[in-house]
Amino acid sequence: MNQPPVPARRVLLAAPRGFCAGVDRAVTAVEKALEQFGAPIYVRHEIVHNKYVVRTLQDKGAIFVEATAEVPAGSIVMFSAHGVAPRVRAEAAERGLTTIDATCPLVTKVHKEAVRYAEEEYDILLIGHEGHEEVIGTSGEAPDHITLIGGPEDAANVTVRDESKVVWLSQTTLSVDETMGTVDALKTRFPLLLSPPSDDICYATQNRQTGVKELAAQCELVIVVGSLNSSNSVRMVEVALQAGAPAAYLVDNADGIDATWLREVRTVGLTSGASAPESLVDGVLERLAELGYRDVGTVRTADETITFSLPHELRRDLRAEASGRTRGAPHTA
Ligand code: 0CM
Ligand code: SF4
Repeated sequence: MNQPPVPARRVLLAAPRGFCAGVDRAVTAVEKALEQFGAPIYVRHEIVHNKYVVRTLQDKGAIFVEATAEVPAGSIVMFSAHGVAPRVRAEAAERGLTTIDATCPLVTKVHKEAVRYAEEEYDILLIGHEGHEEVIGTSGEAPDHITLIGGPEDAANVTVRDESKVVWLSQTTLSVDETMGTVDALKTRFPLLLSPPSDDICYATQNRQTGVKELAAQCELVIVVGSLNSSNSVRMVEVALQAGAPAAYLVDNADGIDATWLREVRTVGLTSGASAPESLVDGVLERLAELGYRDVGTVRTADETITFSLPHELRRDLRAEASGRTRGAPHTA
């Protein structure tokens, strides 16, 4: 008797995936700064939350620090894509450091919203993860007006000065569905709660979550390439599981793949977080091919055309400005 044919093993690659416009801008900014001013360039916090990106830039001469106090006087320091509180800018200025700001413009947009609502005397309920660099930066814009909301459970206990003047804002890299659940809980508590003028969760986070939901529907296993401290990447794994994927894992690179995950798996979904370089996805594809998954298809759920110009400090006529300075510094904070 003829055996039924074994269905081919295949990979479905999500599109879009990987670098967003803000990450591309920030990583390029470090590279350009190294080219223009030479090593070392100090970077406050990981420029983006990806181990490989950080290591590669370290090899080129970037030095990553967690505080401006660690940067030697007279040096250049770049702020990461996640943004900084005004206090950090002030400290850099006090220390005479030269700064380049690689904060993603979509994070800056949230900072501006926070400043505006605080000026209008709103209480701001900032939905986000405690301790995340972006949340620390945004909260620092108006610490007296901002309360951090970690999830729906926080809605019950939060207090505000005037229930008719409350607005919610959010971290840019949260789960869209979870955030809407938190907003619903807050609205039950504060019926007059105002929403941000436009989505705070950025286009790249949203698109990658839509993509991973599609993979979850079509695959028995979803692999997300990204680092453990990357909020948007971790959310993608959670979204895949919530969308019904039987299994989903985050891996930094091909070495993170455990062949036992693939038992009984015909279709593997593969995608990557906004801070994960495409070369790491290529490495995972090679590993999967070795394991018998050579047929690769694409599932496209959005087109991304957005790009951001480089930080203005890198677009100025630096030669002229550099005269009289020891290293050709772009901007003193
Ligand atoms: O915010 P998150 O932890 O996802 O950061 P990331 O560096 O992984 O991704 C890009 C960004 C921002 C802001
Ligand atoms: Fe900007 Fe979104 Fe990318 Fe963060 S994930 S750097 S907010 S585009």
